[in-house]
Amino acid sequence: MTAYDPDNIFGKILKGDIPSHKIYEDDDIFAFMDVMPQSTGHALVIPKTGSRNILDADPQVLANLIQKTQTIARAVMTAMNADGLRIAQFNEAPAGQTVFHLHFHIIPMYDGVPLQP
Ligand code: DGP
Repeated sequence: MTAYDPDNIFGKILKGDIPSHKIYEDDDIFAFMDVMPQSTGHALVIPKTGSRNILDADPQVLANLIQKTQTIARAVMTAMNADGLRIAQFNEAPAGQTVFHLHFHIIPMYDGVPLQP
């Protein structure tokens, strides 16, 4: 598998080279709004440690990431008054991945459908 490239878009967001709308940050995790939202309130959660996706992720980083994603997802659902949400994650370009820094999508749903921003 191709090696992680720290010069990807999310790596630049972590370095502060590209602005983002931050919704959560701690020592290990960063969460921000997706610039191309599939639904109102679409957020992304990423580890500060670099890996392309789940396939090359450190298991402990992954465990912390999914735990924090659960907490952030609950907060997004409440804040957005959503009825449900999708959590999505893609591995490599053939599966739809476009940014090669591990991330989870949190996509709020409203009455069973996305709400177009
Ligand atoms: P994926 O297909 O799973 O790799 O999703 C990448 C997501 O990243 C996609 O929904 C759009 C979002 N995205 C791409 N560039 C930027 C950016 O510069 N800022 C933010 N906030 N999101 C971005």
